[in-house]
Parts: sequence; C-alpha cells; structure tokens
Amino acid sequence: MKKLTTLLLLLACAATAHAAPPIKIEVTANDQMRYSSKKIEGKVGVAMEITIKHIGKIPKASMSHNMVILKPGSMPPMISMKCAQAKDNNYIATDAESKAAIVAYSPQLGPGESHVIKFTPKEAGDYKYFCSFPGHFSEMHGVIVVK
Ligand SMILES: [Cu+2]
Repeated sequence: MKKLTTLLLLLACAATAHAAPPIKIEVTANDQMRYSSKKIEGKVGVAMEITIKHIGKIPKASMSHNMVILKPGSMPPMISMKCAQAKDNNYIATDAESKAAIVAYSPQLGPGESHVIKFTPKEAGDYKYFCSFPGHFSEMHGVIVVK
C-alpha cells in the first residue's frame, strides 16, 4: 500500500510539472484614466490571471474602471461603443457580435476594488482590451500579445 501511495504521489507530481503555471499580472487603473500596462504578453494554452485594480479616489459613479478583453481580429472601437451604451448591464454589451468578440471581462470597479480576470488564450494574436466606462476607451486600451 505504501508503494502504491508513493507511486500515485509521483504521478501526481509529474502531471503538475507539465502544466505551465499561470501568467499572473496586475494592471492598475487610476483617476487620470490610465492603465499601468498597455502591453501584456501571453502564450497560447497558458492560463492568464490578470488582476485589475482601481487605485483612484474619485467615486465609482463618475469614475469606475474595468477591463474587457477581445478576441484577435475584433473591432475594439465598435465593441467599446456598444458596451458604453449598456448601462443597465454594467457596461458590457450583450448583442450577438459583442458576445462573440468578448473573451473575458471584469465588472466595473470603484476606488480600492480589484478583480481577477482568468482566461486561457486558445490562439495566437493580439487580444485588445479596454475600459468600457463611457468616454474611457480613447485613453484606456491596450493589447495582450499572445504567441
Ligand atoms: Cu475606465
């Protein structure tokens, strides 16, 4: 029995060693409508854990931030415009085209709040991201380059 347990433990360790650890990164957003990162690197098939954190002080109603990540080849200006109009859905558009384009997103965050976005890119390409609060897109956007 002891041998079997050891064998199982060894197998479990081997299986874990093969899965690449997730890429963890923190991106902050401030009252000047700036993300701390405009470019993030990712790898196909490797999980990403992106912590988005609002480090400003202006109340949520007038200055909240989030992160919406799009599939490669999507149209950020158009999707962001639709999201900015979706006030009753926390500024996440729900039409078919937007749903198909959005890979992952965080809710709108107020000062001091943070959220971890988890997703695993399945194909290489440029995953554009932006803040969908009305008027923030022009300053708050960036790209996850997945190779
Ligand atoms: Cu914002």
